[in-house]
Amino acid sequence: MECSWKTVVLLVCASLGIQYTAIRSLRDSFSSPCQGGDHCQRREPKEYQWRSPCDEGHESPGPFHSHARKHIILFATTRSGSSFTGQLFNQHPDIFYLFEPLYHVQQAFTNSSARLRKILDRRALLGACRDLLHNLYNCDFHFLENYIKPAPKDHATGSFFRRGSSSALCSPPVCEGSPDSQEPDEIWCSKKCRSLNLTLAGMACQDRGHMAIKTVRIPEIKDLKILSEDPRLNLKIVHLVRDPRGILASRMIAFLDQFRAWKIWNATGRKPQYVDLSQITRTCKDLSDSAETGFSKPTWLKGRYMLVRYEDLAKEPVEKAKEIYKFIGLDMDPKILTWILHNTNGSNTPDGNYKFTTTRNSKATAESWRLNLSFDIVQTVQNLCNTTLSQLGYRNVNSVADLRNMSNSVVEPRTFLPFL
Ligand SMILES: *[C@@H]1O[C@H](CO)[C@@H](O)[C@H](O)[C@H]1NC(C)=O
Ligand SMILES: *[C@@H]1O[C@H](CO)[C@@H](O)[C@H](O)[C@H]1NC(C)=O
Ligand SMILES: *[C@@H]1O[C@H](CO)[C@@H](O)[C@H](O)[C@H]1NC(C)=O
Ligand SMILES: *[C@@H]1O[C@H](CO)[C@@H](O)[C@H](O)[C@H]1NC(C)=O
Ligand SMILES: *[C@@H]1O[C@H](CO)[C@@H](O)[C@H](O)[C@H]1NC(C)=O
Ligand SMILES: *[C@@H]1O[C@H](CO)[C@@H](O)[C@H](O)[C@H]1NC(C)=O
Ligand SMILES: CC(=O)N[C@H]1CO[C@H](CO)[C@@H](O)[C@@H]1O
Repeated sequence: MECSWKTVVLLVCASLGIQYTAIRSLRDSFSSPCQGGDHCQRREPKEYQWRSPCDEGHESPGPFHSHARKHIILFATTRSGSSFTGQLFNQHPDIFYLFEPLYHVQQAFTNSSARLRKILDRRALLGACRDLLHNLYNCDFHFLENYIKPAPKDHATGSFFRRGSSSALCSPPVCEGSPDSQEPDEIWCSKKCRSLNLTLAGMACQDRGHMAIKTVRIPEIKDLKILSEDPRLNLKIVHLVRDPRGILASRMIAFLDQFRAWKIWNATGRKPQYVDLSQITRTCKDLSDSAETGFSKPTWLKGRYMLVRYEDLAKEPVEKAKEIYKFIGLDMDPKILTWILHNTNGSNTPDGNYKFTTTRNSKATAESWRLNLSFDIVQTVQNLCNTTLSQLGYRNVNSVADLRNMSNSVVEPRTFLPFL
Protein backbone atom coordinates (compact mmCIF):
# COMPACT_ATOMS: atom_id res chain seq x y z
CA MET A 1 0.00 0.00 0.00
CA GLU A 2 2.80 2.40 -0.84
CA CYS A 3 0.60 4.37 -3.16
CA SER A 4 -2.09 5.24 -0.68
CA TRP A 5 -5.00 7.59 -1.22
CA LYS A 6 -2.96 10.11 0.69
CA THR A 7 -0.39 10.07 -2.05
CA VAL A 8 -3.16 10.54 -4.59
CA VAL A 9 -4.61 13.47 -2.70
CA LEU A 10 -1.17 14.95 -2.34
CA LEU A 11 -0.53 14.61 -6.03
CA VAL A 12 -3.87 16.16 -6.88
CA CYS A 13 -3.19 19.01 -4.50
CA ALA A 14 0.25 19.53 -5.91
CA SER A 15 -1.13 19.57 -9.41
CA LEU A 16 -3.89 21.99 -8.42
CA GLY A 17 -1.25 24.12 -6.75
CA ILE A 18 0.78 24.25 -9.88
CA GLN A 19 -2.26 25.08 -11.94
CA TYR A 20 -3.24 27.77 -9.47
CA THR A 21 0.21 29.26 -9.63
CA ALA A 22 0.12 29.09 -13.39
CA ILE A 23 -3.25 30.80 -13.56
CA ARG A 24 -2.12 33.39 -11.05
CA SER A 25 1.00 34.26 -12.95
CA LEU A 26 -1.00 34.36 -16.15
CA ARG A 27 -3.39 36.76 -14.48
CA ASP A 28 -0.65 38.83 -12.98
CA SER A 29 0.94 39.26 -16.30
CA PHE A 30 -2.27 40.62 -17.74
CA SER A 31 -3.68 42.44 -14.76
CA SER A 32 -1.47 45.50 -14.81
CA PRO A 33 -3.78 47.41 -17.15
CA CYS A 34 -6.54 47.04 -14.56
CA GLN A 35 -4.61 48.85 -11.89
CA GLY A 36 -6.39 52.01 -10.95
CA GLY A 37 -9.48 50.65 -12.62
CA ASP A 38 -9.71 53.45 -15.13
CA HIS A 39 -7.92 51.82 -18.03
CA CYS A 40 -10.31 48.94 -18.35
CA GLN A 41 -13.28 51.27 -18.08
CA ARG A 42 -11.93 53.57 -20.72
CA ARG A 43 -11.64 50.90 -23.31
CA GLU A 44 -14.27 49.04 -25.21
CA PRO A 45 -14.84 45.94 -23.09
CA LYS A 46 -15.36 43.74 -26.10
CA GLU A 47 -11.96 44.66 -27.44
CA TYR A 48 -10.27 43.44 -24.32
CA GLN A 49 -12.19 40.37 -23.41
CA TRP A 50 -9.06 38.30 -23.44
CA ARG A 51 -7.95 40.25 -20.43
CA SER A 52 -10.53 38.31 -18.47
CA PRO A 53 -9.26 39.40 -15.03
CA CYS A 54 -10.67 42.81 -15.85
CA ASP A 55 -14.12 41.39 -16.34
CA GLU A 56 -14.42 39.48 -13.12
CA GLY A 57 -17.99 39.26 -11.90
CA HIS A 58 -19.42 40.11 -15.28
CA GLU A 59 -20.64 37.66 -17.75
CA SER A 60 -17.76 37.07 -20.06
CA PRO A 61 -17.23 34.69 -22.93
CA GLY A 62 -13.80 34.03 -21.50
CA PRO A 63 -10.38 34.75 -22.76
CA PHE A 64 -10.43 32.36 -25.66
CA HIS A 65 -13.45 33.68 -27.50
CA SER A 66 -12.69 37.27 -28.19
CA HIS A 67 -10.83 38.06 -31.31
CA ALA A 68 -11.49 41.74 -31.41
CA ARG A 69 -8.04 43.05 -30.56
CA LYS A 70 -5.70 42.34 -33.46
CA HIS A 71 -2.03 41.62 -33.12
CA ILE A 72 -0.45 41.87 -36.52
CA ILE A 73 3.04 40.84 -37.49
CA LEU A 74 4.49 42.07 -40.75
CA PHE A 75 6.92 39.25 -41.43
CA ALA A 76 9.51 40.22 -43.99
CA THR A 77 13.13 40.21 -45.03
CA THR A 78 15.59 43.10 -45.44
CA ARG A 79 14.91 45.28 -48.50
CA SER A 80 11.69 43.58 -49.46
CA GLY A 81 9.47 46.64 -49.29
CA SER A 82 8.56 46.27 -45.63
CA SER A 83 8.90 49.97 -44.77
CA PHE A 84 6.33 50.84 -47.39
CA THR A 85 4.03 47.99 -46.39
CA GLY A 86 4.40 48.90 -42.72
CA GLN A 87 2.95 52.31 -43.47
CA LEU A 88 -0.35 50.66 -44.30
CA PHE A 89 -0.57 49.85 -40.58
CA ASN A 90 1.25 52.89 -39.24
CA GLN A 91 -1.29 55.21 -40.88
CA HIS A 92 -4.25 53.60 -39.12
CA PRO A 93 -5.24 55.77 -36.15
CA ASP A 94 -6.25 52.79 -34.01
CA ILE A 95 -3.18 50.66 -34.71
CA PHE A 96 -0.07 51.04 -32.60
CA TYR A 97 2.77 50.31 -35.02
CA LEU A 98 6.36 49.46 -34.22
CA PHE A 99 9.15 49.34 -36.78
CA GLU A 100 11.54 46.52 -35.93
CA PRO A 101 11.76 46.47 -32.12
CA LEU A 102 13.70 43.20 -32.40
CA TYR A 103 16.65 45.28 -33.54
CA HIS A 104 17.41 45.81 -29.87
CA VAL A 105 17.57 42.09 -29.13
CA GLN A 106 20.01 41.56 -31.94
CA GLN A 107 22.02 44.59 -30.92
CA ALA A 108 22.25 43.31 -27.36
CA PHE A 109 23.73 40.04 -28.48
CA THR A 110 25.93 40.96 -31.44
CA ASN A 111 28.46 42.67 -29.19
CA SER A 112 28.60 39.71 -26.81
CA SER A 113 31.72 37.66 -26.65
CA ALA A 114 32.01 34.68 -28.95
CA ARG A 115 31.73 32.42 -25.89
CA LEU A 116 28.44 33.93 -24.86
CA ARG A 117 27.13 33.78 -28.39
CA LYS A 118 27.85 30.09 -28.48
CA ILE A 119 25.73 29.55 -25.39
CA LEU A 120 23.01 31.75 -26.78
CA ASP A 121 22.24 29.60 -29.74
CA ARG A 122 19.67 30.41 -32.37
CA ARG A 123 16.87 28.91 -30.31
CA ALA A 124 17.63 31.02 -27.27
CA LEU A 125 17.80 34.15 -29.39
CA LEU A 126 14.51 33.32 -31.04
CA GLY A 127 13.05 32.68 -27.60
CA ALA A 128 14.13 36.15 -26.53
CA CYS A 129 12.55 37.61 -29.65
CA ARG A 130 9.29 35.78 -29.04
CA ASP A 131 9.16 36.85 -25.40
CA LEU A 132 9.78 40.42 -26.40
CA LEU A 133 7.06 40.31 -29.06
CA HIS A 134 4.64 38.83 -26.56
CA ASN A 135 5.36 41.55 -24.04
CA LEU A 136 5.10 44.29 -26.62
CA TYR A 137 1.78 42.97 -27.90
CA ASN A 138 0.62 43.35 -24.30
CA CYS A 139 1.88 46.94 -24.35
CA ASP A 140 4.57 46.17 -21.81
CA PHE A 141 7.61 48.16 -22.89
CA HIS A 142 9.66 47.53 -19.78
CA PHE A 143 10.82 44.15 -20.99
CA LEU A 144 12.43 45.93 -23.92
CA GLU A 145 14.55 47.98 -21.53
CA ASN A 146 16.75 44.96 -20.91
CA TYR A 147 17.97 45.16 -24.49
CA ILE A 148 18.28 48.85 -25.25
CA LYS A 149 21.83 50.22 -25.24
CA PRO A 150 22.69 52.37 -23.38
CA ALA A 151 20.30 51.18 -20.67
CA PRO A 152 17.30 53.50 -20.28
CA LYS A 153 17.25 55.82 -17.27
CA ASP A 154 13.98 56.27 -15.36
CA HIS A 155 12.27 54.21 -18.07
CA ALA A 156 13.22 56.72 -20.74
CA THR A 157 15.60 56.34 -23.68
CA GLY A 158 17.04 58.37 -26.51
CA SER A 159 18.11 55.23 -28.35
CA PHE A 160 14.84 53.68 -29.46
CA PHE A 161 15.48 52.21 -32.91
CA ARG A 162 13.68 54.09 -35.70
CA ARG A 163 11.26 55.77 -33.37
CA GLY A 164 10.32 58.18 -36.13
CA SER A 165 8.83 55.34 -38.13
CA SER A 166 6.10 54.85 -35.56
CA SER A 167 3.51 57.61 -35.69
CA ALA A 168 2.21 56.70 -32.22
CA LEU A 169 5.65 57.40 -30.76
CA CYS A 170 5.73 60.79 -32.49
CA SER A 171 2.34 62.08 -31.42
CA PRO A 172 0.79 63.17 -28.12
CA PRO A 173 0.98 62.17 -25.36
CA VAL A 174 4.25 60.39 -26.16
CA CYS A 175 5.70 63.36 -28.02
CA GLU A 176 4.36 66.90 -27.72
CA GLY A 177 6.52 68.30 -30.50
CA SER A 178 5.07 68.81 -33.94
CA PRO A 179 6.45 69.15 -37.43
CA ASP A 180 6.78 72.72 -38.64
CA SER A 181 7.50 71.85 -42.21
CA GLN A 182 6.77 69.11 -44.68
CA GLU A 183 9.52 67.00 -43.19
CA PRO A 184 8.66 63.33 -42.98
CA ASP A 185 8.06 61.87 -39.50
CA GLU A 186 11.34 60.00 -39.65
CA ILE A 187 13.24 63.29 -39.70
CA TRP A 188 11.40 65.73 -37.48
CA CYS A 189 10.41 63.21 -34.83
CA SER A 190 13.97 62.31 -33.95
CA LYS A 191 14.87 66.00 -33.85
CA LYS A 192 11.91 67.38 -31.92
CA CYS A 193 10.75 64.64 -29.57
CA ARG A 194 12.59 64.29 -26.31
CA SER A 195 13.82 60.97 -25.06
CA LEU A 196 11.17 58.32 -25.27
CA ASN A 197 9.26 57.72 -22.05
CA LEU A 198 8.58 53.99 -22.24
CA THR A 199 5.86 54.15 -19.62
CA LEU A 200 4.00 56.66 -21.75
CA ALA A 201 4.62 54.52 -24.82
CA GLY A 202 2.98 51.57 -23.05
CA MET A 203 -0.01 53.70 -22.12
CA ALA A 204 -0.37 55.02 -25.66
CA CYS A 205 -0.23 51.43 -26.85
CA GLN A 206 -3.10 50.48 -24.55
CA ASP A 207 -5.15 53.35 -25.83
CA ARG A 208 -5.07 52.01 -29.34
CA GLY A 209 -7.25 49.07 -30.16
CA HIS A 210 -4.72 47.08 -32.17
CA MET A 211 -1.06 46.55 -32.63
CA ALA A 212 1.22 45.84 -35.58
CA ILE A 213 4.90 45.00 -35.47
CA LYS A 214 7.22 44.81 -38.44
CA THR A 215 10.22 42.55 -38.32
CA VAL A 216 12.88 41.28 -40.69
CA ARG A 217 14.74 39.52 -37.90
CA ILE A 218 12.91 36.24 -37.61
CA PRO A 219 14.12 33.79 -40.24
CA GLU A 220 11.12 31.56 -40.82
CA ILE A 221 7.34 31.51 -40.40
CA LYS A 222 7.78 28.31 -38.40
CA ASP A 223 9.56 30.35 -35.76
CA LEU A 224 6.23 32.07 -35.10
CA LYS A 225 4.40 28.85 -34.25
CA ILE A 226 4.41 29.39 -30.48
CA LEU A 227 3.07 32.92 -30.81
CA SER A 228 0.52 31.87 -33.38
CA GLU A 229 -0.79 29.11 -31.16
CA ASP A 230 -1.36 31.46 -28.24
CA PRO A 231 -5.10 32.13 -28.30
CA ARG A 232 -4.75 35.29 -26.23
CA LEU A 233 -2.74 36.94 -28.97
CA ASN A 234 -4.98 36.33 -31.95
CA LEU A 235 -2.00 36.83 -34.19
CA LYS A 236 -2.36 37.80 -37.84
CA ILE A 237 0.69 37.13 -39.97
CA VAL A 238 1.21 39.20 -43.11
CA HIS A 239 4.06 37.48 -44.92
CA LEU A 240 5.68 39.93 -47.30
CA VAL A 241 7.82 38.46 -50.07
CA ARG A 242 9.72 40.00 -52.96
CA ASP A 243 11.61 38.80 -55.99
CA PRO A 244 15.09 37.91 -54.64
CA ARG A 245 16.68 39.58 -57.65
CA GLY A 246 15.00 42.82 -56.57
CA ILE A 247 16.02 42.23 -52.96
CA LEU A 248 19.64 41.81 -54.03
CA ALA A 249 19.66 44.95 -56.19
CA SER A 250 18.19 46.94 -53.33
CA ARG A 251 20.70 45.58 -50.83
CA MET A 252 23.57 46.44 -53.17
CA ILE A 253 22.49 50.06 -53.06
CA ALA A 254 21.65 50.19 -49.35
CA PHE A 255 24.60 48.29 -47.92
CA LEU A 256 27.58 49.50 -49.90
CA ASP A 257 30.32 48.01 -47.74
CA GLN A 258 28.82 44.58 -47.47
CA PHE A 259 28.19 44.39 -51.21
CA ARG A 260 31.40 45.88 -52.53
CA ALA A 261 32.35 42.67 -54.34
CA TRP A 262 28.92 42.50 -55.95
CA LYS A 263 29.21 46.09 -57.13
CA ILE A 264 32.56 45.30 -58.71
CA TRP A 265 31.05 42.25 -60.36
CA ASN A 266 28.12 44.31 -61.64
CA ALA A 267 30.33 47.11 -62.93
CA THR A 268 33.13 45.09 -64.52
CA GLY A 269 31.26 42.01 -65.63
CA ARG A 270 33.88 39.87 -63.89
CA LYS A 271 33.02 37.93 -60.77
CA PRO A 272 35.50 38.49 -57.93
CA GLN A 273 36.67 35.31 -56.19
CA TYR A 274 35.58 36.57 -52.81
CA VAL A 275 31.98 37.43 -53.65
CA ASP A 276 29.74 36.05 -50.92
CA LEU A 277 26.82 34.07 -52.31
CA SER A 278 25.73 32.71 -48.94
CA GLN A 279 23.55 35.62 -47.85
CA ILE A 280 21.24 35.64 -50.87
CA THR A 281 21.15 31.85 -50.81
CA ARG A 282 20.06 31.96 -47.15
CA THR A 283 17.43 34.60 -47.94
CA CYS A 284 16.01 32.45 -50.72
CA LYS A 285 15.92 29.38 -48.52
CA ASP A 286 14.11 31.26 -45.76
CA LEU A 287 11.63 32.72 -48.27
CA SER A 288 11.05 29.31 -49.74
CA ASP A 289 10.73 27.44 -46.43
CA SER A 290 8.32 30.03 -45.10
CA ALA A 291 6.18 30.01 -48.23
CA GLU A 292 6.17 26.20 -48.14
CA THR A 293 4.97 26.30 -44.54
CA GLY A 294 2.20 28.68 -45.54
CA PHE A 295 1.17 26.64 -48.59
CA SER A 296 0.98 23.45 -46.52
CA LYS A 297 -1.74 25.04 -44.38
CA PRO A 298 -0.90 23.75 -40.91
CA THR A 299 -3.75 24.21 -38.43
CA TRP A 300 -1.72 26.64 -36.36
CA LEU A 301 -1.84 29.08 -39.27
CA LYS A 302 -5.55 28.74 -39.95
CA GLY A 303 -7.13 32.18 -40.15
CA ARG A 304 -3.78 33.74 -39.38
CA TYR A 305 -1.71 33.72 -42.55
CA MET A 306 -1.59 35.76 -45.71
CA LEU A 307 1.20 35.97 -48.28
CA VAL A 308 1.66 39.28 -50.07
CA ARG A 309 4.02 39.86 -52.96
CA TYR A 310 5.56 43.30 -52.81
CA GLU A 311 5.27 43.60 -56.58
CA ASP A 312 1.50 43.12 -56.40
CA LEU A 313 1.24 45.73 -53.68
CA ALA A 314 3.35 48.16 -55.71
CA LYS A 315 1.20 47.57 -58.77
CA GLU A 316 -2.18 47.92 -57.12
CA PRO A 317 -1.63 49.39 -53.68
CA VAL A 318 -5.26 50.25 -52.97
CA GLU A 319 -6.62 46.86 -53.99
CA LYS A 320 -3.95 44.99 -52.03
CA ALA A 321 -4.33 47.18 -48.97
CA LYS A 322 -8.05 46.40 -49.00
CA GLU A 323 -7.33 42.68 -49.16
CA ILE A 324 -4.89 42.93 -46.28
CA TYR A 325 -7.41 44.80 -44.14
CA LYS A 326 -10.10 42.32 -44.99
CA PHE A 327 -7.80 39.53 -43.87
CA ILE A 328 -6.91 41.14 -40.55
CA GLY A 329 -10.56 41.97 -40.00
CA LEU A 330 -10.38 45.73 -39.68
CA ASP A 331 -11.87 48.56 -41.65
CA MET A 332 -9.40 50.35 -43.84
CA ASP A 333 -9.31 53.83 -42.39
CA PRO A 334 -9.61 56.62 -45.00
CA LYS A 335 -6.23 57.91 -43.83
CA ILE A 336 -4.60 54.88 -45.39
CA LEU A 337 -6.15 55.59 -48.75
CA THR A 338 -4.97 59.18 -48.53
CA TRP A 339 -1.48 58.06 -47.65
CA ILE A 340 -1.36 55.64 -50.56
CA LEU A 341 -2.53 58.26 -53.01
CA HIS A 342 0.06 60.72 -51.75
CA ASN A 343 2.90 58.27 -51.79
CA THR A 344 2.42 56.28 -54.90
CA ASN A 345 2.54 58.49 -57.88
CA GLY A 346 -0.43 58.03 -60.14
CA SER A 347 1.67 58.44 -63.26
CA ASN A 348 1.92 54.72 -63.61
CA THR A 349 3.33 53.29 -66.75
CA PRO A 350 1.21 50.89 -68.80
CA ASP A 351 2.78 47.91 -67.05
CA GLY A 352 1.58 49.34 -63.78
CA ASN A 353 4.68 50.58 -62.02
CA TYR A 354 4.35 53.21 -59.35
CA LYS A 355 6.82 55.55 -57.82
CA PHE A 356 7.09 55.69 -54.07
CA THR A 357 7.90 59.26 -53.48
CA THR A 358 8.40 59.70 -49.77
CA THR A 359 9.65 56.29 -48.78
CA ARG A 360 13.16 55.01 -49.06
CA ASN A 361 11.96 53.25 -52.17
CA SER A 362 11.65 56.64 -53.76
CA LYS A 363 11.93 56.74 -57.52
CA ALA A 364 12.15 52.98 -57.50
CA THR A 365 9.60 50.73 -58.99
CA ALA A 366 9.17 47.14 -58.03
CA GLU A 367 10.83 45.83 -61.18
CA SER A 368 13.43 48.55 -61.73
CA TRP A 369 16.18 46.19 -60.61
CA ARG A 370 15.97 44.81 -64.13
CA LEU A 371 17.67 47.95 -65.42
CA ASN A 372 20.27 47.92 -62.69
CA LEU A 373 21.74 44.43 -62.47
CA SER A 374 24.07 42.76 -64.93
CA PHE A 375 22.64 39.74 -66.70
CA ASP A 376 25.43 37.63 -65.24
CA ILE A 377 24.36 38.44 -61.69
CA VAL A 378 20.71 37.89 -62.54
CA GLN A 379 21.52 34.46 -63.96
CA THR A 380 23.51 33.56 -60.87
CA VAL A 381 20.60 34.45 -58.59
CA GLN A 382 18.22 32.55 -60.84
CA ASN A 383 20.36 29.45 -60.38
CA LEU A 384 20.74 29.88 -56.63
CA CYS A 385 17.07 30.68 -56.07
CA ASN A 386 15.26 28.73 -58.78
CA THR A 387 12.91 26.97 -56.35
CA THR A 388 11.99 30.22 -54.61
CA LEU A 389 11.39 32.01 -57.89
CA SER A 390 9.06 29.36 -59.24
CA GLN A 391 7.19 28.97 -55.92
CA LEU A 392 6.40 32.66 -55.76
CA GLY A 393 5.66 33.13 -59.45
CA TYR A 394 8.70 35.07 -60.61
CA ARG A 395 9.72 34.23 -64.14
CA ASN A 396 13.33 33.59 -65.16
CA VAL A 397 14.81 35.72 -67.90
CA ASN A 398 16.87 34.05 -70.58
CA SER A 399 18.66 36.91 -72.28
CA VAL A 400 19.77 40.48 -71.73
CA ALA A 401 17.03 41.65 -74.08
CA ASP A 402 14.44 39.75 -72.04
CA LEU A 403 15.87 41.19 -68.81
CA ARG A 404 15.72 44.81 -69.99
CA ASN A 405 12.42 44.70 -71.85
CA MET A 406 10.16 46.22 -69.24
CA SER A 407 7.01 45.60 -71.24
CA ASN A 408 7.27 41.93 -70.31
CA SER A 409 6.80 41.65 -66.58
CA VAL A 410 8.69 38.88 -64.79
CA VAL A 411 5.96 38.80 -62.17
CA GLU A 412 3.49 36.13 -63.20
CA PRO A 413 -0.13 36.79 -62.27
CA ARG A 414 -0.84 34.66 -59.22
CA THR A 415 -3.45 34.74 -56.53
CA PHE A 416 -2.32 33.97 -53.03
CA LEU A 417 -5.48 33.61 -51.00
CA PRO A 418 -5.30 34.11 -47.24
CA PHE A 419 -5.54 30.84 -45.33
CA LEU A 420 -8.97 31.18 -43.75
C1 LIG B 1 30.91 46.77 -28.14
O1 LIG B 1 32.12 46.38 -27.53
C2 LIG B 1 33.20 47.27 -27.74
C3 LIG B 1 34.46 46.68 -27.13
O2 LIG B 1 34.20 46.04 -25.94
C4 LIG B 1 32.83 48.64 -27.12
O3 LIG B 1 33.88 49.56 -27.31
C5 LIG B 1 31.55 49.15 -27.78
O4 LIG B 1 31.17 50.37 -27.18
C6 LIG B 1 30.43 48.14 -27.64
N1 LIG B 1 29.28 48.58 -28.40
C7 LIG B 1 28.06 48.60 -27.90
C8 LIG B 1 26.99 49.06 -28.82
O5 LIG B 1 27.79 48.25 -26.77
C1 LIG C 1 7.03 59.08 -17.89
O1 LIG C 1 5.64 59.19 -17.92
C2 LIG C 1 5.04 58.83 -16.70
C3 LIG C 1 3.53 58.83 -16.90
O2 LIG C 1 3.10 60.08 -17.39
C4 LIG C 1 5.48 59.79 -15.60
O3 LIG C 1 4.90 59.42 -14.39
C5 LIG C 1 7.00 59.74 -15.49
O4 LIG C 1 7.45 60.69 -14.57
C6 LIG C 1 7.64 59.99 -16.84
N1 LIG C 1 9.06 59.75 -16.76
C7 LIG C 1 9.97 60.64 -17.11
C8 LIG C 1 11.42 60.23 -16.97
O5 LIG C 1 9.68 61.73 -17.52
C1 LIG D 1 25.28 47.95 -62.29
O1 LIG D 1 25.96 48.42 -63.43
C2 LIG D 1 25.18 49.23 -64.28
C3 LIG D 1 25.94 49.47 -65.56
O2 LIG D 1 27.28 49.68 -65.30
C4 LIG D 1 24.84 50.49 -63.56
O3 LIG D 1 24.06 51.34 -64.35
C5 LIG D 1 24.06 50.15 -62.29
O4 LIG D 1 23.79 51.30 -61.53
C6 LIG D 1 24.80 49.15 -61.45
N1 LIG D 1 23.91 48.66 -60.42
C7 LIG D 1 24.19 48.69 -59.12
C8 LIG D 1 23.16 48.14 -58.20
O5 LIG D 1 25.22 49.14 -58.69
C1 LIG E 1 20.76 51.78 -59.76
O1 LIG E 1 22.02 51.74 -59.11
C2 LIG E 1 22.57 53.02 -58.85
C3 LIG E 1 24.00 52.87 -58.37
O2 LIG E 1 24.12 51.91 -57.40
C4 LIG E 1 21.66 53.73 -57.85
O3 LIG E 1 22.18 54.99 -57.50
C5 LIG E 1 20.29 53.87 -58.47
O4 LIG E 1 19.40 54.45 -57.54
C6 LIG E 1 19.74 52.54 -58.92
N1 LIG E 1 18.55 52.76 -59.67
C7 LIG E 1 17.43 52.06 -59.47
C8 LIG E 1 16.29 52.43 -60.34
O5 LIG E 1 17.34 51.18 -58.62
C1 LIG F 1 16.30 24.10 -59.80
O1 LIG F 1 17.57 23.66 -60.22
C2 LIG F 1 17.85 22.31 -59.88
C3 LIG F 1 19.27 22.02 -60.25
O2 LIG F 1 19.61 22.58 -61.48
C4 LIG F 1 16.85 21.39 -60.60
O3 LIG F 1 17.08 20.07 -60.26
C5 LIG F 1 15.43 21.79 -60.17
O4 LIG F 1 14.48 21.05 -60.90
C6 LIG F 1 15.19 23.25 -60.40
N1 LIG F 1 13.90 23.60 -59.82
C7 LIG F 1 13.00 24.34 -60.43
C8 LIG F 1 11.75 24.60 -59.68
O5 LIG F 1 13.19 24.79 -61.54
C1 LIG G 1 9.64 43.83 -75.76
O1 LIG G 1 8.64 42.81 -75.69
C2 LIG G 1 7.49 43.09 -76.46
C3 LIG G 1 6.44 42.06 -76.16
O2 LIG G 1 6.95 40.76 -76.22
C4 LIG G 1 7.88 43.12 -77.93
O3 LIG G 1 6.74 43.41 -78.71
C5 LIG G 1 8.93 44.21 -78.13
O4 LIG G 1 9.38 44.18 -79.46
C6 LIG G 1 10.12 43.98 -77.18
N1 LIG G 1 10.99 45.13 -77.27
C7 LIG G 1 12.27 45.00 -77.55
C8 LIG G 1 13.06 46.25 -77.59
O5 LIG G 1 12.79 43.92 -77.77
C1 LIG H 1 -0.72 62.40 -58.04
C2 LIG H 1 0.65 62.89 -58.34
O1 LIG H 1 1.42 63.19 -57.45
N1 LIG H 1 0.99 62.95 -59.64
C3 LIG H 1 2.30 63.36 -60.10
C4 LIG H 1 3.09 62.17 -60.54
O2 LIG H 1 4.31 62.56 -61.13
C5 LIG H 1 4.16 63.35 -62.29
C6 LIG H 1 5.53 63.62 -62.89
O3 LIG H 1 6.38 62.54 -62.70
C7 LIG H 1 3.47 64.65 -61.91
O4 LIG H 1 3.29 65.44 -63.07
C8 LIG H 1 2.13 64.33 -61.27
O5 LIG H 1 1.54 65.51 -60.80
